[in-house]
Amino acid sequence: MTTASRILCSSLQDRIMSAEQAAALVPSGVNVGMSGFTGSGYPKAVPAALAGLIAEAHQEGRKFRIGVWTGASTAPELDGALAKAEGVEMRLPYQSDPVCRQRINAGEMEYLDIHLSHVAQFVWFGFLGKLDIALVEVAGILEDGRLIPASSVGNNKTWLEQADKVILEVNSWHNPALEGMHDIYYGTSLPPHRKPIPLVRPQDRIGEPYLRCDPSKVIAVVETHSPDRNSPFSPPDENSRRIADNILDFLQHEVKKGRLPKELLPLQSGVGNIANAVMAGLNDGPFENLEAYTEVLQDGMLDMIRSGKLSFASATAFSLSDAGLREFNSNIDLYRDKILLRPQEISNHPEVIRRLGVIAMNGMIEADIYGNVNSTHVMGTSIMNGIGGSGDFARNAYLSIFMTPSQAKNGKISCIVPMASHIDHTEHDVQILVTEQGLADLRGLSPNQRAKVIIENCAHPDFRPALMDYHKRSFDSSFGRHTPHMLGEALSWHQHYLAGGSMHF
Ligand code: 0RQ
Repeated sequence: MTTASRILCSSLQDRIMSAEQAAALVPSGVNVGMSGFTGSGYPKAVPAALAGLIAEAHQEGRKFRIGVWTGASTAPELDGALAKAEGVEMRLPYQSDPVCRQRINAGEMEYLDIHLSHVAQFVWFGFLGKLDIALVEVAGILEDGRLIPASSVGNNKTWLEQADKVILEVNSWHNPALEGMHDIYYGTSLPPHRKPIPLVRPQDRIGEPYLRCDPSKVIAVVETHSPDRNSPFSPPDENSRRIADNILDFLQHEVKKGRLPKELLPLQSGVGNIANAVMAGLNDGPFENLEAYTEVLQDGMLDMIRSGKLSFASATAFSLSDAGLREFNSNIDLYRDKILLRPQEISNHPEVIRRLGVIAMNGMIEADIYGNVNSTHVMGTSIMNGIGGSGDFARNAYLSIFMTPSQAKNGKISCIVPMASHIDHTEHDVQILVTEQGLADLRGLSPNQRAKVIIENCAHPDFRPALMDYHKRSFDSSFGRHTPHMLGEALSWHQHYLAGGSMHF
Protein backbone atom coordinates (compact mmCIF):
# COMPACT_ATOMS: atom_id res chain seq x y z
CA MET A 1 0.00 0.00 0.00
CA THR A 2 1.45 3.43 -0.88
CA THR A 3 1.25 6.41 1.46
CA ALA A 4 -1.14 8.20 -0.92
CA SER A 5 -3.63 5.34 -0.79
CA ARG A 6 -3.57 5.56 2.99
CA ILE A 7 -5.17 9.02 2.93
CA LEU A 8 -8.63 8.27 1.61
CA CYS A 9 -10.45 11.30 3.02
CA SER A 10 -10.80 13.71 0.07
CA SER A 11 -11.29 16.79 2.24
CA LEU A 12 -7.86 16.26 3.78
CA GLN A 13 -5.94 16.05 0.49
CA ASP A 14 -5.28 19.79 0.43
CA ARG A 15 -3.81 19.67 3.92
CA ILE A 16 -0.98 17.35 2.97
CA MET A 17 2.30 19.20 3.53
CA SER A 18 5.91 18.76 4.62
CA ALA A 19 6.95 18.20 8.23
CA GLU A 20 8.62 21.65 8.23
CA GLN A 21 5.39 23.33 7.07
CA ALA A 22 3.38 21.46 9.70
CA ALA A 23 5.89 22.32 12.44
CA ALA A 24 5.54 26.00 11.54
CA LEU A 25 1.88 25.76 12.61
CA VAL A 26 2.92 25.02 16.21
CA PRO A 27 3.48 28.28 18.13
CA SER A 28 5.50 28.70 21.31
CA GLY A 29 3.57 28.26 24.55
CA VAL A 30 1.08 25.60 23.39
CA ASN A 31 0.48 22.17 24.88
CA VAL A 32 0.83 19.40 22.31
CA GLY A 33 -0.62 15.94 22.91
CA MET A 34 1.62 13.56 20.99
CA SER A 35 1.09 9.92 20.22
CA GLY A 36 3.70 7.40 21.28
CA PHE A 37 4.13 4.70 23.86
CA THR A 38 7.37 2.86 24.70
CA GLY A 39 8.95 3.64 21.36
CA SER A 40 6.00 2.82 19.16
CA GLY A 41 3.49 4.90 17.22
CA TYR A 42 5.12 8.26 17.96
CA PRO A 43 5.25 11.07 15.33
CA LYS A 44 8.60 10.83 13.59
CA ALA A 45 8.94 13.90 11.39
CA VAL A 46 7.15 16.93 12.86
CA PRO A 47 8.82 16.92 16.34
CA ALA A 48 12.29 16.90 14.73
CA ALA A 49 11.28 19.72 12.36
CA LEU A 50 9.84 21.61 15.33
CA ALA A 51 13.09 21.12 17.25
CA GLY A 52 14.86 22.79 14.29
CA LEU A 53 12.51 25.79 14.47
CA ILE A 54 12.95 26.00 18.23
CA ALA A 55 16.75 25.96 17.92
CA GLU A 56 16.54 28.77 15.31
CA ALA A 57 14.28 30.83 17.58
CA HIS A 58 16.69 30.39 20.48
CA GLN A 59 19.60 31.48 18.29
CA GLU A 60 17.66 34.63 17.48
CA GLY A 61 17.05 35.22 21.18
CA ARG A 62 13.34 34.27 21.09
CA LYS A 63 12.13 31.87 23.77
CA PHE A 64 10.26 28.92 22.22
CA ARG A 65 8.95 26.15 24.43
CA ILE A 66 5.96 23.85 24.36
CA GLY A 67 4.27 21.40 26.71
CA VAL A 68 4.81 17.81 25.54
CA TRP A 69 2.21 15.27 26.63
CA THR A 70 2.43 11.71 25.35
CA GLY A 71 1.25 8.20 26.10
CA ALA A 72 4.59 7.11 27.59
CA SER A 73 8.21 7.09 26.40
CA THR A 74 8.92 7.90 22.75
CA ALA A 75 12.28 8.07 20.96
CA PRO A 76 15.28 10.27 20.18
CA GLU A 77 13.43 11.87 17.22
CA LEU A 78 10.80 13.20 19.62
CA ASP A 79 11.88 13.46 23.26
CA GLY A 80 15.58 13.57 22.46
CA ALA A 81 15.29 16.22 19.72
CA LEU A 82 12.95 18.53 21.64
CA ALA A 83 14.90 18.23 24.90
CA LYS A 84 18.19 18.86 23.10
CA ALA A 85 16.74 22.05 21.59
CA GLU A 86 15.59 23.10 25.09
CA GLY A 87 12.10 23.28 23.66
CA VAL A 88 10.12 21.53 26.41
CA GLU A 89 8.47 23.58 29.12
CA MET A 90 6.64 20.64 30.73
CA ARG A 91 6.89 16.95 29.91
CA LEU A 92 4.39 14.33 31.04
CA PRO A 93 3.81 11.46 31.86
CA TYR A 94 6.55 8.72 31.37
CA GLN A 95 9.85 9.21 29.54
CA SER A 96 13.04 7.22 29.23
CA ASP A 97 15.14 9.40 26.95
CA PRO A 98 18.72 10.08 28.14
CA VAL A 99 18.77 13.75 27.03
CA CYS A 100 15.34 14.37 28.54
CA ARG A 101 16.42 12.68 31.77
CA GLN A 102 19.59 14.77 31.94
CA ARG A 103 17.66 18.04 31.43
CA ILE A 104 15.05 17.10 34.03
CA ASN A 105 17.67 16.16 36.60
CA ALA A 106 19.62 19.35 35.88
CA GLY A 107 16.50 21.33 36.77
CA GLU A 108 16.22 22.71 33.23
CA MET A 109 12.93 21.07 32.29
CA GLU A 110 9.74 20.52 34.26
CA TYR A 111 8.49 16.95 34.44
CA LEU A 112 5.17 15.73 35.81
CA ASP A 113 5.23 12.02 36.56
CA ILE A 114 1.67 10.71 36.89
CA HIS A 115 0.01 7.30 36.74
CA LEU A 116 -0.62 6.42 33.10
CA SER A 117 -4.30 5.68 33.72
CA HIS A 118 -4.73 9.18 35.17
CA VAL A 119 -3.52 11.18 32.19
CA ALA A 120 -6.66 11.10 30.02
CA GLN A 121 -9.05 11.74 32.86
CA PHE A 122 -6.93 14.59 34.24
CA VAL A 123 -7.15 16.26 30.83
CA TRP A 124 -10.94 15.75 30.77
CA PHE A 125 -11.20 17.09 34.33
CA GLY A 126 -9.26 20.20 33.25
CA PHE A 127 -6.52 19.52 35.79
CA LEU A 128 -3.63 19.95 33.36
CA GLY A 129 -4.75 23.04 31.48
CA LYS A 130 -5.72 23.37 27.83
CA LEU A 131 -4.58 20.92 25.20
CA ASP A 132 -4.03 22.99 22.07
CA ILE A 133 -2.76 20.60 19.42
CA ALA A 134 -2.89 16.83 18.90
CA LEU A 135 0.06 15.44 16.92
CA VAL A 136 -0.75 11.83 16.22
CA GLU A 137 0.85 9.15 14.05
CA VAL A 138 -1.60 6.85 12.31
CA ALA A 139 -1.44 3.96 9.86
CA GLY A 140 -4.09 5.44 7.55
CA ILE A 141 -7.09 7.76 7.15
CA LEU A 142 -10.48 6.43 6.00
CA GLU A 143 -12.86 8.22 3.57
CA ASP A 144 -14.89 9.70 6.42
CA GLY A 145 -11.85 10.96 8.34
CA ARG A 146 -11.65 8.14 10.89
CA LEU A 147 -8.10 7.03 11.60
CA ILE A 148 -6.44 3.62 11.53
CA PRO A 149 -4.32 3.61 14.70
CA ALA A 150 -0.65 2.66 14.48
CA SER A 151 1.45 0.46 16.77
CA SER A 152 0.29 2.15 19.97
CA VAL A 153 -2.94 3.76 21.13
CA GLY A 154 -1.89 5.53 24.33
CA ASN A 155 -3.86 8.74 24.89
CA ASN A 156 -4.63 9.39 21.21
CA LYS A 157 -8.40 9.24 21.64
CA THR A 158 -8.29 11.96 24.28
CA TRP A 159 -5.78 14.09 22.35
CA LEU A 160 -7.96 14.00 19.21
CA GLU A 161 -11.09 14.89 21.16
CA GLN A 162 -9.63 17.53 23.45
CA ALA A 163 -7.31 19.47 21.14
CA ASP A 164 -8.54 22.39 19.05
CA LYS A 165 -6.26 21.45 16.17
CA VAL A 166 -4.93 18.17 14.87
CA ILE A 167 -1.76 17.32 12.95
CA LEU A 168 -1.57 13.79 11.56
CA GLU A 169 1.48 11.86 10.48
CA VAL A 170 0.49 9.01 8.19
CA ASN A 171 3.29 6.48 8.33
CA SER A 172 3.27 3.96 5.48
CA TRP A 173 5.93 1.92 7.29
CA HIS A 174 3.20 0.46 9.52
CA ASN A 175 1.83 -2.89 8.42
CA PRO A 176 -1.60 -2.32 6.81
CA ALA A 177 -2.74 -5.50 8.55
CA LEU A 178 -2.74 -3.56 11.84
CA GLU A 179 -6.20 -2.39 10.76
CA GLY A 180 -8.72 -4.08 13.01
CA MET A 181 -6.30 -4.85 15.86
CA HIS A 182 -7.46 -1.89 17.97
CA ASP A 183 -10.40 -1.43 20.28
CA ILE A 184 -11.15 2.24 21.03
CA TYR A 185 -13.70 2.61 23.77
CA TYR A 186 -15.94 5.68 23.49
CA GLY A 187 -18.10 4.95 26.54
CA THR A 188 -16.10 6.85 29.16
CA SER A 189 -17.84 9.76 30.82
CA LEU A 190 -17.13 12.06 33.72
CA PRO A 191 -18.26 11.71 37.33
CA PRO A 192 -21.01 11.69 38.50
CA HIS A 193 -22.23 10.04 35.26
CA ARG A 194 -19.65 7.29 34.93
CA LYS A 195 -20.80 3.78 34.05
CA PRO A 196 -19.01 0.44 34.56
CA ILE A 197 -16.45 -0.42 31.87
CA PRO A 198 -18.06 -3.47 30.21
CA LEU A 199 -14.87 -5.53 29.95
CA VAL A 200 -14.81 -8.87 31.75
CA ARG A 201 -12.22 -10.84 29.74
CA PRO A 202 -8.96 -9.58 28.19
CA GLN A 203 -10.27 -10.44 24.71
CA ASP A 204 -13.54 -8.51 25.01
CA ARG A 205 -14.11 -5.89 22.33
CA ILE A 206 -15.98 -2.98 23.85
CA GLY A 207 -15.27 -0.24 21.31
CA GLU A 208 -14.40 0.46 17.69
CA PRO A 209 -11.34 -0.39 15.57
CA TYR A 210 -10.82 3.26 14.52
CA LEU A 211 -10.12 6.61 16.15
CA ARG A 212 -12.77 9.22 15.48
CA CYS A 213 -11.43 12.51 14.20
CA ASP A 214 -13.25 15.63 13.06
CA PRO A 215 -11.60 16.47 9.68
CA SER A 216 -12.36 20.17 10.16
CA LYS A 217 -9.88 20.23 13.08
CA VAL A 218 -7.06 18.78 10.98
CA ILE A 219 -4.59 21.53 10.06
CA ALA A 220 -1.89 19.34 8.54
CA VAL A 221 -1.29 15.84 7.23
CA VAL A 222 2.33 14.72 6.87
CA GLU A 223 3.35 11.56 5.05
CA THR A 224 6.21 9.52 6.49
CA HIS A 225 7.82 6.16 6.04
CA SER A 226 9.93 5.53 9.15
CA PRO A 227 10.33 2.65 11.56
CA ASP A 228 9.43 2.70 15.23
CA ARG A 229 12.30 2.84 17.71
CA ASN A 230 13.10 -0.75 18.51
CA SER A 231 15.35 -1.41 21.43
CA PRO A 232 17.08 -4.76 21.41
CA PHE A 233 16.60 -7.06 24.40
CA SER A 234 19.68 -8.66 25.87
CA PRO A 235 19.41 -12.43 26.15
CA PRO A 236 18.39 -13.27 29.74
CA ASP A 237 21.47 -13.17 32.01
CA GLU A 238 21.99 -15.37 35.06
CA ASN A 239 20.26 -12.91 37.41
CA SER A 240 17.18 -12.48 35.18
CA ARG A 241 16.92 -16.24 34.76
CA ARG A 242 17.01 -16.74 38.52
CA ILE A 243 14.41 -14.01 39.07
CA ALA A 244 12.20 -15.66 36.46
CA ASP A 245 12.71 -19.08 38.09
CA ASN A 246 11.77 -17.68 41.50
CA ILE A 247 8.56 -16.23 40.09
CA LEU A 248 7.70 -19.44 38.27
CA ASP A 249 8.21 -21.54 41.41
CA PHE A 250 6.01 -19.14 43.34
CA LEU A 251 3.21 -19.27 40.76
CA GLN A 252 3.29 -23.07 40.78
CA HIS A 253 3.11 -23.00 44.56
CA GLU A 254 0.06 -20.73 44.39
CA VAL A 255 -1.65 -23.10 41.97
CA LYS A 256 -0.95 -26.03 44.31
CA LYS A 257 -2.40 -24.05 47.21
CA GLY A 258 -5.54 -23.39 45.17
CA ARG A 259 -5.03 -19.64 45.19
CA LEU A 260 -4.55 -19.46 41.42
CA PRO A 261 -6.21 -21.47 38.63
CA LYS A 262 -3.89 -23.70 36.62
CA GLU A 263 -3.95 -21.28 33.66
CA LEU A 264 -3.16 -18.50 36.17
CA LEU A 265 -4.86 -15.10 35.88
CA PRO A 266 -4.18 -12.41 33.25
CA LEU A 267 -0.54 -11.32 33.32
CA GLN A 268 0.83 -7.81 33.29
CA SER A 269 4.50 -7.47 32.57
CA GLY A 270 6.50 -4.23 32.82
CA VAL A 271 9.26 -2.92 30.60
CA GLY A 272 12.86 -4.05 30.30
CA ASN A 273 15.06 -7.09 30.12
CA ILE A 274 13.96 -8.74 33.35
CA ALA A 275 10.29 -8.54 32.40
CA ASN A 276 11.19 -10.04 29.04
CA ALA A 277 13.17 -12.80 30.74
CA VAL A 278 10.19 -13.67 32.95
CA MET A 279 8.11 -14.11 29.80
CA ALA A 280 10.85 -16.38 28.40
CA GLY A 281 10.67 -18.39 31.64
CA LEU A 282 6.90 -18.70 31.34
CA ASN A 283 7.30 -19.79 27.74
CA ASP A 284 9.43 -22.70 28.89
CA GLY A 285 7.32 -23.30 31.99
CA PRO A 286 4.43 -25.63 32.76
CA PHE A 287 1.50 -23.20 32.34
CA GLU A 288 -0.82 -23.35 29.34
CA ASN A 289 -3.61 -21.15 28.00
CA LEU A 290 -2.30 -18.01 29.63
CA GLU A 291 -3.76 -14.57 28.99
CA ALA A 292 -2.26 -11.09 29.32
CA TYR A 293 -3.90 -7.82 30.30
CA THR A 294 -0.95 -5.52 30.13
CA GLU A 295 0.37 -2.23 28.84
CA VAL A 296 3.23 -3.18 26.58
CA LEU A 297 3.81 -6.22 24.47
CA GLN A 298 7.50 -7.12 24.36
CA ASP A 299 9.15 -9.91 22.36
CA GLY A 300 8.62 -12.44 25.15
CA MET A 301 4.86 -12.25 24.75
CA LEU A 302 5.06 -12.72 20.97
CA ASP A 303 7.12 -15.85 21.58
CA MET A 304 4.43 -17.09 23.96
CA ILE A 305 1.67 -16.45 21.44
CA ARG A 306 3.67 -18.29 18.77
CA SER A 307 4.28 -21.26 21.03
CA GLY A 308 0.62 -21.37 21.99
CA LYS A 309 1.29 -20.72 25.70
CA LEU A 310 -0.41 -17.34 25.56
CA SER A 311 -3.87 -17.46 24.04
CA PHE A 312 -4.63 -13.73 24.12
CA ALA A 313 -2.93 -10.42 24.95
CA SER A 314 -4.56 -7.03 25.51
CA ALA A 315 -2.22 -4.01 25.65
CA THR A 316 -1.92 -0.40 24.58
CA ALA A 317 1.36 -0.66 22.65
CA PHE A 318 4.00 -2.88 21.15
CA SER A 319 7.56 -2.53 22.36
CA LEU A 320 9.45 -4.94 20.14
CA SER A 321 13.07 -5.41 19.19
CA ASP A 322 14.02 -5.43 15.51
CA ALA A 323 13.86 -9.21 15.49
CA GLY A 324 10.48 -9.16 17.28
CA LEU A 325 9.14 -6.69 14.78
CA ARG A 326 10.32 -8.72 11.80
CA GLU A 327 8.63 -11.75 13.28
CA PHE A 328 5.40 -9.84 13.95
CA ASN A 329 5.25 -8.33 10.46
CA SER A 330 6.04 -11.52 8.62
CA ASN A 331 3.53 -13.59 10.59
CA ILE A 332 0.93 -10.95 11.41
CA ASP A 333 -1.93 -13.31 10.49
CA LEU A 334 -0.91 -15.52 13.39
CA TYR A 335 -1.07 -12.60 15.83
CA ARG A 336 -3.97 -10.51 14.47
CA ASP A 337 -6.78 -12.22 16.32
CA LYS A 338 -4.77 -12.81 19.50
CA ILE A 339 -3.83 -9.20 20.24
CA LEU A 340 -5.90 -6.07 20.91
CA LEU A 341 -4.53 -2.58 21.48
CA ARG A 342 -6.65 -0.25 23.63
CA PRO A 343 -6.42 3.32 24.96
CA GLN A 344 -4.15 3.40 28.03
CA GLU A 345 -7.00 4.60 30.22
CA ILE A 346 -8.57 1.16 29.56
CA SER A 347 -5.43 -1.02 29.44
CA ASN A 348 -4.50 0.45 32.83
CA HIS A 349 -7.96 0.98 34.26
CA PRO A 350 -8.05 0.21 38.01
CA GLU A 351 -11.61 -1.10 37.79
CA VAL A 352 -10.74 -3.57 35.03
CA ILE A 353 -7.44 -4.65 36.60
CA ARG A 354 -9.23 -5.39 39.87
CA ARG A 355 -12.05 -7.24 38.12
CA LEU A 356 -9.76 -9.43 36.02
CA GLY A 357 -7.48 -10.23 38.96
CA VAL A 358 -4.29 -9.32 37.10
CA ILE A 359 -0.91 -10.71 38.17
CA ALA A 360 1.30 -7.59 38.01
CA MET A 361 5.07 -7.96 37.56
CA ASN A 362 7.13 -4.78 37.48
CA GLY A 363 10.74 -3.74 37.83
CA MET A 364 11.98 -1.51 40.63
CA ILE A 365 15.05 0.48 41.62
CA GLU A 366 14.98 -0.47 45.29
CA ALA A 367 12.75 -1.72 48.09
CA ASP A 368 13.14 -1.14 51.76
CA ILE A 369 13.07 -3.76 54.48
CA TYR A 370 9.38 -3.07 55.10
CA GLY A 371 8.31 -3.46 51.47
CA ASN A 372 8.06 0.14 50.27
CA VAL A 373 9.16 0.28 46.63
CA ASN A 374 11.01 2.96 44.71
CA SER A 375 10.49 2.61 40.94
CA THR A 376 11.60 6.01 39.80
CA HIS A 377 14.41 7.78 41.67
CA VAL A 378 18.11 7.09 41.95
CA MET A 379 19.44 8.17 45.34
CA GLY A 380 16.13 9.82 46.11
CA THR A 381 16.58 12.85 43.89
CA SER A 382 17.34 11.86 40.33
CA ILE A 383 14.53 10.57 38.11
CA MET A 384 15.20 7.45 36.05
CA ASN A 385 12.07 7.09 33.87
CA GLY A 386 8.82 7.55 35.74
CA ILE A 387 6.15 5.54 37.52
CA GLY A 388 4.52 4.57 34.22
CA GLY A 389 1.74 2.10 34.72
CA SER A 390 3.32 0.30 37.63
CA GLY A 391 1.06 2.02 40.18
CA ASP A 392 -2.10 1.42 38.15
CA PHE A 393 -1.36 -2.29 38.26
CA ALA A 394 0.31 -2.70 41.66
CA ARG A 395 -2.47 -1.23 43.74
CA ASN A 396 -5.26 -3.04 41.91
CA ALA A 397 -3.68 -6.37 41.05
CA TYR A 398 -4.65 -9.78 42.42
CA LEU A 399 -0.94 -10.25 43.05
CA SER A 400 1.50 -7.39 42.96
CA ILE A 401 5.08 -8.51 42.30
CA PHE A 402 8.18 -6.27 42.13
CA MET A 403 11.52 -7.55 40.91
CA THR A 404 15.14 -6.41 40.70
CA PRO A 405 18.64 -7.81 40.90
CA SER A 406 19.67 -7.60 44.57
CA GLN A 407 22.54 -5.22 43.79
CA ALA A 408 23.23 -2.39 41.36
CA LYS A 409 26.35 -0.60 40.15
CA ASN A 410 28.60 -3.65 40.22
CA GLY A 411 27.73 -4.59 43.76
CA LYS A 412 28.27 -1.12 45.25
CA ILE A 413 24.57 -0.55 45.91
CA SER A 414 22.12 -2.82 47.64
CA CYS A 415 18.65 -2.75 46.06
CA ILE A 416 17.28 -3.70 49.48
CA VAL A 417 17.80 -0.73 51.80
CA PRO A 418 16.73 0.27 55.33
CA MET A 419 14.51 3.08 54.05
CA ALA A 420 13.71 3.68 50.39
CA SER A 421 15.10 7.00 49.23
CA HIS A 422 11.82 7.67 47.41
CA ILE A 423 8.55 5.74 47.55
CA ASP A 424 6.25 5.07 44.60
CA HIS A 425 4.49 1.95 45.91
CA THR A 426 3.84 1.83 49.59
CA GLU A 427 4.09 -1.27 51.76
CA HIS A 428 0.31 -1.56 51.33
CA ASP A 429 0.56 -2.13 47.57
CA VAL A 430 3.44 -4.59 47.47
CA GLN A 431 2.84 -8.28 48.06
CA ILE A 432 5.83 -10.06 46.59
CA LEU A 433 9.45 -8.95 46.22
CA VAL A 434 11.82 -10.97 44.05
CA THR A 435 15.55 -10.83 43.43
CA GLU A 436 17.96 -13.45 42.09
CA GLN A 437 18.52 -14.42 45.76
CA GLY A 438 14.92 -15.45 46.33
CA LEU A 439 11.34 -14.35 46.84
CA ALA A 440 9.70 -12.64 49.81
CA ASP A 441 5.98 -13.30 50.18
CA LEU A 442 4.80 -10.36 52.26
CA ARG A 443 1.11 -11.23 52.39
CA GLY A 444 -0.30 -11.22 55.88
CA LEU A 445 2.95 -10.11 57.52
CA SER A 446 3.53 -7.21 59.92
CA PRO A 447 6.37 -4.75 59.19
CA ASN A 448 8.84 -6.54 61.50
CA GLN A 449 7.94 -9.93 60.03
CA ARG A 450 8.33 -8.49 56.53
CA ALA A 451 11.78 -7.09 57.37
CA LYS A 452 13.05 -10.54 58.33
CA VAL A 453 11.73 -12.23 55.19
CA ILE A 454 12.93 -9.50 52.84
CA ILE A 455 16.44 -9.41 54.28
CA GLU A 456 16.78 -13.20 54.45
CA ASN A 457 15.25 -13.98 51.07
CA CYS A 458 16.00 -11.01 48.82
CA ALA A 459 19.05 -9.08 50.02
CA HIS A 460 22.47 -9.98 48.66
CA PRO A 461 24.56 -11.90 51.25
CA ASP A 462 27.13 -9.07 51.22
CA PHE A 463 24.51 -6.68 52.59
CA ARG A 464 22.46 -9.03 54.77
CA PRO A 465 24.43 -8.61 58.03
CA ALA A 466 24.29 -4.80 57.86
CA LEU A 467 20.55 -4.84 57.13
CA MET A 468 19.84 -7.31 59.95
CA ASP A 469 21.93 -5.23 62.30
CA TYR A 470 20.06 -2.09 61.24
CA HIS A 471 16.71 -3.73 61.88
CA LYS A 472 17.75 -5.09 65.26
CA ARG A 473 19.23 -1.83 66.51
CA SER A 474 16.18 0.07 65.22
CA PHE A 475 13.87 -2.30 67.06
CA ASP A 476 15.86 -1.79 70.25
CA SER A 477 16.10 1.97 70.06
CA SER A 478 13.41 3.44 67.87
CA PHE A 479 10.62 5.73 69.10
CA GLY A 480 8.00 3.24 67.95
CA ARG A 481 8.44 -0.48 67.35
CA HIS A 482 5.73 -0.98 64.74
CA THR A 483 7.99 0.14 61.88
CA PRO A 484 11.32 0.63 63.65
CA HIS A 485 13.78 3.08 62.15
CA MET A 486 16.79 5.15 63.04
CA LEU A 487 15.91 7.96 60.73
CA GLY A 488 19.31 9.59 60.38
CA GLU A 489 21.14 6.32 59.82
CA ALA A 490 18.53 5.01 57.38
CA LEU A 491 19.20 7.67 54.81
CA SER A 492 22.92 7.72 55.45
CA TRP A 493 23.07 4.46 53.46
CA HIS A 494 22.37 6.47 50.34
CA GLN A 495 24.63 9.37 51.44
CA HIS A 496 27.45 6.94 51.88
CA TYR A 497 27.30 5.89 48.22
CA LEU A 498 26.92 9.48 47.03
CA ALA A 499 30.05 10.38 49.00
CA GLY A 500 31.97 7.99 46.76
CA GLY A 501 31.86 4.81 48.82
CA SER A 502 29.60 1.83 48.51
CA MET A 503 26.68 0.92 50.68
CA HIS A 504 28.99 -1.46 52.54
CA PHE A 505 29.72 -0.17 56.01
O1 0RQ B 1 21.23 2.30 35.20
O2 0RQ B 1 21.98 1.67 32.97
O3 0RQ B 1 22.86 3.72 34.12
O4 0RQ B 1 23.49 1.44 34.96
O5 0RQ B 1 18.79 1.81 36.94
O6 0RQ B 1 18.27 -0.70 35.81
O7 0RQ B 1 18.69 -3.10 36.20
O8 0RQ B 1 18.69 -2.18 33.81
O9 0RQ B 1 16.58 -2.44 35.21
O10 0RQ B 1 15.76 -1.84 32.84
O11 0RQ B 1 14.50 -3.34 34.46
O12 0RQ B 1 14.71 -0.86 34.86
C1 0RQ B 1 12.76 0.49 37.67
C2 0RQ B 1 14.07 1.70 35.95
C3 0RQ B 1 14.22 -0.79 36.16
C4 0RQ B 1 12.11 0.22 35.25
C5 0RQ B 1 13.28 0.42 36.27
C6 0RQ B 1 20.00 1.65 37.70
C7 0RQ B 1 20.80 0.64 36.90
C8 0RQ B 1 20.52 1.11 35.49
C9 0RQ B 1 18.07 0.46 35.07
P1 0RQ B 1 22.49 2.29 34.23
P2 0RQ B 1 18.13 -2.16 35.19
P3 0RQ B 1 15.36 -2.17 34.22
C10 0RQ B 1 4.91 -0.74 32.80
C11 0RQ B 1 5.61 -0.68 34.12
C12 0RQ B 1 8.97 2.15 36.32
C13 0RQ B 1 7.84 2.05 35.36
C14 0RQ B 1 7.17 0.72 35.32
C15 0RQ B 1 11.10 1.35 35.30
C16 0RQ B 1 19.06 1.54 35.57
O13 0RQ B 1 11.46 -0.98 35.53
O14 0RQ B 1 11.27 2.39 34.68
O15 0RQ B 1 7.40 -0.16 36.12
N1 0RQ B 1 10.01 1.15 36.09
N2 0RQ B 1 6.30 0.55 34.35
O16 0RQ B 1 22.17 0.71 37.25
C17 0RQ B 1 20.91 3.14 41.75
C18 0RQ B 1 19.67 1.33 42.54
C19 0RQ B 1 19.45 0.93 41.19
C20 0RQ B 1 20.01 1.72 40.18
C21 0RQ B 1 18.91 0.05 39.30
N3 0RQ B 1 19.17 0.64 43.55
N4 0RQ B 1 20.38 2.44 42.77
N5 0RQ B 1 20.73 2.82 40.45
N6 0RQ B 1 19.65 1.14 39.03
N7 0RQ B 1 18.80 -0.11 40.62
C22 0RQ B 1 5.58 -0.10 31.60
C23 0RQ B 1 5.34 1.36 31.49
O17 0RQ B 1 4.87 1.96 32.37
C24 0RQ B 1 5.61 2.08 30.24
